[in-house]
Amino acid sequence: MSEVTVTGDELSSGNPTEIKTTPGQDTDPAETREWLESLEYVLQAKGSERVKYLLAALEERARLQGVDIPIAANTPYINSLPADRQPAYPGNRELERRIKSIIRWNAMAMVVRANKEFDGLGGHISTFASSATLYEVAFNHFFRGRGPDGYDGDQIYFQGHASPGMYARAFLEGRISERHLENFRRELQDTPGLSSYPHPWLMPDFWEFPTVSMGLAPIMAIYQARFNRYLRDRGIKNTDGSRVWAFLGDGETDEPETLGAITLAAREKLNNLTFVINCNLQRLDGPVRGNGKIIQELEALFRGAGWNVIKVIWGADWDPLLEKDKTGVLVKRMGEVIDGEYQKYSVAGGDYIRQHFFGKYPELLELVANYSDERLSKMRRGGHDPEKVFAAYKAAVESTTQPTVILAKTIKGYGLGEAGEGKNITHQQKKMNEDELREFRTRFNIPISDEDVAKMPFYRPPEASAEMRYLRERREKLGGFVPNRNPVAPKLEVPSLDEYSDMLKGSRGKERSTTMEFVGLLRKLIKDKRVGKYVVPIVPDESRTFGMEGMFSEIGIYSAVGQLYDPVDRGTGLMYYKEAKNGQILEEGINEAGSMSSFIAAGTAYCQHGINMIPFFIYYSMFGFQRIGDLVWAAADVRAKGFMLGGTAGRTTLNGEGLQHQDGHSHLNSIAFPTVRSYDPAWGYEATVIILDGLRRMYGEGETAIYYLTLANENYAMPEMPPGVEDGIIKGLYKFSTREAAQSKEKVNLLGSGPILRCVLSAADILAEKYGISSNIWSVTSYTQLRRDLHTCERWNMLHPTLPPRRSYLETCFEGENGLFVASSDYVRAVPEQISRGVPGELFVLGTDGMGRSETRETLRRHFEIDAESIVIATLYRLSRRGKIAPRVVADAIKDLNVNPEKIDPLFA
Ligand SMILES: Cc1ncc(C[n+]2csc(CCOP(=O)(O)OP(=O)(O)O)c2C)c(N)n1
Ligand SMILES: [Mg+2]
Repeated sequence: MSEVTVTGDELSSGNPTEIKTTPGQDTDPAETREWLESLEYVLQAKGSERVKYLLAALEERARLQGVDIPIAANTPYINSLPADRQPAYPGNRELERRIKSIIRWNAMAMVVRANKEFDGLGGHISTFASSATLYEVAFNHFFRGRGPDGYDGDQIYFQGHASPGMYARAFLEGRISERHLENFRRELQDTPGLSSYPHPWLMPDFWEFPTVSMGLAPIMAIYQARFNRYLRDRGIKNTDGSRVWAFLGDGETDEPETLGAITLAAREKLNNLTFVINCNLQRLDGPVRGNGKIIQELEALFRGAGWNVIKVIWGADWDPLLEKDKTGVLVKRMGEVIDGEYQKYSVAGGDYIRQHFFGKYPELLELVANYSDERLSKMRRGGHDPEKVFAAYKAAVESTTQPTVILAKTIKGYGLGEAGEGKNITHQQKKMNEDELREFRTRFNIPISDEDVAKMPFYRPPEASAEMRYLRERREKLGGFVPNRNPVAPKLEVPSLDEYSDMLKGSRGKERSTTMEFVGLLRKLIKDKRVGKYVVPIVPDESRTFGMEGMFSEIGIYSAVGQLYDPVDRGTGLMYYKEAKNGQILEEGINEAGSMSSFIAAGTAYCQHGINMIPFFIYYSMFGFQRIGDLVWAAADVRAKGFMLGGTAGRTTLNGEGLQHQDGHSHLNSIAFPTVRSYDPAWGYEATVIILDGLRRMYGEGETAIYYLTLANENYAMPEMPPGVEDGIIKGLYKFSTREAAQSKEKVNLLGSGPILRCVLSAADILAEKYGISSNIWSVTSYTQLRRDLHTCERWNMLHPTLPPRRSYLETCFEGENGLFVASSDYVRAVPEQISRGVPGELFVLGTDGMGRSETRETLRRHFEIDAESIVIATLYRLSRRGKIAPRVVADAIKDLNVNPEKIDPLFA
């Protein structure tokens, strides 16, 4: 134990008499009593605010005098709200208990039946069993429904593994049928069953938020709550009527994303946000903190971050004992027992609890002398006591300046008895034998006979029963059923390409990058009356990298409090770091996960708020798909829309930054995301065409997609758009030009993307001038989109073998071409290789497989063998293999073009 130096006299006399002592040791009880009596007097006479003030003043004074007071991160291991501050419960406890019991039964039956019929189908009983009270109190008294138009109310992140409980409730509410329950986890049946977890992708009129990749719900919830404020502060929608709830597991708090953004919530005073952490002390394998106390650990963290922390540890059964505990020994004992022991108490029975919990101190044994063992074993934990839970929720919604976290102590697998209550195996328990079912039925008083119990019938009380009426009446009062997602997307008028034709004219010789071209387009869109105010630029501290700093003063950076300081660069002209309450830019700091969460909030505003917000998330492409890929996956599941812009992309185009920055594979990563459409534009007009088409499809026509564009920082002259190429740009490929050799011996097709298209154009010149080889030059904006079209077409043809085959887009483009196709890319070879089968000849690919390094662009491109000379050599080599030219020509070219044939293989360099 650490030592505290009490310098009692120091404050008054300046002549300290130091007494070395340990915390908790009282060396002068009379003096202590005097101080405590003074405290009592002030509390009675002047109230708690005055007490707080005096204590703070004392602490400050002591610190100034050098007293090292330990930071009190924790409060005692008891409920934050004492029994005498508990509000009256407004509901019918008996009816609510009946409803909850029936929901418990149906949730359990759904999982056990599914696994009895199809072993290994999965599902979870014990998570909801532990959190049923936490949910039911909220369903009956707090969760606000989406209202008549479906775009208001609360936003609720349900813990993924508790989904059977939500289905069981929806069944009672009449929202889903028995057939749905029977087909739980069977989503390809005639009556499609229910998804394993909350997946808006699969149940778009039910689930709102995908939560089962643990740790994502909490960070998404924080940014959702902040985005609601952003909408309000920008005058777009008054969101004051909605609250964001996130129900989490205690094991889930080990995910870095869970806790990584909690300071933002406090800083932004998000009192519209409530976390409910179900502290059943267990995760999948065993205890969360067997040797410690997860509730205390989380309390310290959240308090430190500035949250309102409400602990709900003990049920009402403990109140009389706490009342009688005048010496504080019970509270002391509660505080010293660790979670592994508490878990043991939940399975070991009353005599064990008496011996090991109360038995530590004689006064405690005395306290429960007239309690039977059975009574001791039934003393509830706070999270299973509706009145305690209600008190906590009420305090949370009344919090005026802080987000609230409720730490509710429960028992995992509550009610499962021998089948798993409190046991380490309980998370995976999906089977129950007849005895266990009977016991469960009896414990929760479900009207199912002994003969029927093994069949596990679902139970719904008669329509006219008091339970059903109560259930419906509560939800009606609160604005309708939840969860409930409105699948109807509103439409938005978006600009047409014709109206933006000035963006297609090229740079008239000026050297520009695709990033600059994009920023120009973004500014134009923001000024556009139809869409401007809905645009949400999101940047993780990279605006200057992308040349966007001019936008700071134009449209402002969102800040809930405006700008409380005079920015250092205000005097430097028009451009300065302007923060404003109605600022439009979300400047998220160095935080790609938070930025992506903002993207998700903005990109789902169409279904959450009935407003088409248009996120443009602009970031270093290296730190996108590979770093926060799971959030992008969640964005796809949640049907988010918007634009992701991977800036300064390309393994060799971003040349000086070295291997941790140089992205040569985000287009490979992005292939895996079905809703993501990936593009690698070479010219400004390509980016314009893609973005305007994306706007039209997503917001004008309601398609669900995310557009991913890589943008580069290499400056070169941007050409004017050739006529008639718009469709090709969107589909992924078009013929940019043709280079005829004077006395053409051969013709090849050369493919290039992004800045590497210019290497391809130079290669075409060399091939024509030096080797008499003509070429078509194709700009490939998206290999991924081409491959998708190819697959769709092939699949249809395979399944309809007797009908005239459909032609892929590639087939129509390459009609009449054959022979050799050579592609060069700033990305790994696998990206262009996606279209190999769609090429009517041979596709030979050059790419940037290998780790990057700092160098000049030219040297890097030679290193990875994607530059003009390497393209020429590759073309000649493949022509020689096809017998079109002699190998000698290739060998001479290697020499003439100054390529070292013994250079190191870039793959492992
Ligand atoms: C990111 C991630 N990793 C692992 C899992 C697998 N998993 C599902 S539930 C679970 C344990 C959950 O424990 P806890 O968060 O305490 O929730 P409880 O069921 O106890 O309420 C694990 C490891 C997951 N769903 N997501
Ligand atoms: Mg847990």
